[in-house]
Amino acid sequence: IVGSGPSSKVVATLPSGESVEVLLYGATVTSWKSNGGKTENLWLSEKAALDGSKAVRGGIPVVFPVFGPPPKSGHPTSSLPQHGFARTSRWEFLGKTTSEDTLDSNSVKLDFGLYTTGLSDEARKAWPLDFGLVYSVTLAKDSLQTVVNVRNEGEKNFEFQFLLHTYLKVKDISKVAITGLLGVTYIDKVLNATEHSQSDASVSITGEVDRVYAGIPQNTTSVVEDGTPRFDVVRDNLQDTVVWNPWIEKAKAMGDFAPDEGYKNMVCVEVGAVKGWQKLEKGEVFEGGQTIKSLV
Ligand code: TA6
Repeated sequence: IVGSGPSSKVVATLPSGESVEVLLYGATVTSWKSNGGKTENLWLSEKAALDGSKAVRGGIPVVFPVFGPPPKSGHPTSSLPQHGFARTSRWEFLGKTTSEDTLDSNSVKLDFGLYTTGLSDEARKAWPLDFGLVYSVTLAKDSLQTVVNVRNEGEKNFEFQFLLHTYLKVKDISKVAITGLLGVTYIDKVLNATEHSQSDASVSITGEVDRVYAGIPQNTTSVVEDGTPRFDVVRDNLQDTVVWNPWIEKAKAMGDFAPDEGYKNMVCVEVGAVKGWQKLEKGEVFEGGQTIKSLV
């Protein structure tokens, strides 16, 4: 662990130089470097708050127990902030596990926990359910795996949404194509949350994009840069993926989004379970996450 207090973070490095950095605040991955540590794969705003004062603008914020603005009223999440409390809570570092398997490829797994007792009074009052989250971040030579285990520790059933709000770093958004979504139904939040079907084989970003693709049949969404595959984002037990780019006006409007031109160097590909609600009986467990492969 590096540093102390709200901005403390866990850094892990492989013998070959790859690295990952995770803030205890929100268990937010803020850096993932592949290619021996030469290639940063995540976009992080130059004005991202890293002191625990607000959700990190970049990296991989953890969204739980609700995605987006919560239901207006009458739901346990109704008085939670947008995207829930996980990304603005202080998680515990549970430990590090390294493994050298036979193919001389190494990996290191960092575990983080968030429990009811770790919530702010405000969050606990807003969502008075007993739960436990264990979030595992596993760095391997060319991939980063992030998986959450949600457990219902209480007597009452509860329902939740979960999403990993991953900001992928790209060289030039005008040369990016996102594939693996052909034929999938999506809610377009830029077009008044109307429902559409993805008719092109790839999604290009030529303006603000904010789409919730749901019930995706195959588990990999890929980011192609200038014709070369750059990332594979593989979902594990999650059926939905959000594609987001704020574009010019929205980027300017976010005080913690910098530089303003930064929208040209990022695209959010966010795997999750956000259509409807995941239900958890007493004592039941849900596990889901992603493996992001860096292909260059
Ligand atoms: O995932 C896309 C989205 O829901 C957008 O609608 C936008 O609100 C984005 O998340 C960022 O939300 P935030 O609360 O981090 O500013």
